[in-house]
Amino acid sequence: MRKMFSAAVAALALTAAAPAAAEVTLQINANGTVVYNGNTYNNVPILNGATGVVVGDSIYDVRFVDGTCGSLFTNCGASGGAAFAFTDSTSASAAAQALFDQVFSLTANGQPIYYDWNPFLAGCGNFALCQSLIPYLNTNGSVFADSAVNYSQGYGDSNDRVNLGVNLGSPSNTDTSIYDSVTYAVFTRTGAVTAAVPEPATWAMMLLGFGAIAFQTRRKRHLNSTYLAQVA
Ligand SMILES: [Ca+2]
Ligand SMILES: [Ca+2]
Repeated sequence: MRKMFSAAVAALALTAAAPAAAEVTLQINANGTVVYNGNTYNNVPILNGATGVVVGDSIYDVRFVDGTCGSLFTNCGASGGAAFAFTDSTSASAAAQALFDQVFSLTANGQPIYYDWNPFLAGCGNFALCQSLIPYLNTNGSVFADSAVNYSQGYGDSNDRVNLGVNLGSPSNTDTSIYDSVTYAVFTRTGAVTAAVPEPATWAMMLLGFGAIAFQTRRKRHLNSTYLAQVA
């Protein structure tokens, strides 16, 4: 009986450990316009943001927005702006990596890893490079940012990287709208990653499995006692 119980606990633990798959959805303006090097490009699929991005044990929406730190984030002075979603470089750099792994890697415009090849992000007008800043406060109260530095080559390109610890100053009014290749990535937490709850059919299968284990355990015990009786 104890064996059966521990098998049941192990099966439940395995089930509970599997997180529910989060679905990342890209938010694209298919009719975007980019002015770059004096030329105007129409119908560029600009990536405005994404929903369902997982960083650590939380799920976030992310928006790519140009502007001053002070106009976008309460931590930089805005009233009604967003608070920094991340409190240190460890989590901010994980968020930058999540952009590569979960957002830029997706198929868009009919092509795989589309935004890894084409850094057409809102707030970036440079077709060759886009750096998405993810700000946080460092221990002495200065605004720092980690960033996803995405070049116009595909996944695994050696130029693509997470850049750590750019000092945006204190107080910060760093304005990304004056830089072609820099934008802010504004993360908003929307929920926690939840453990998957087994479907009724899965429960039925598990119960059948436990029943089979119990039957076999009992049968083995019976055979053992018969064998022992014969030997004695
Ligand atoms: Ca790239
Ligand atoms: Ca910009």
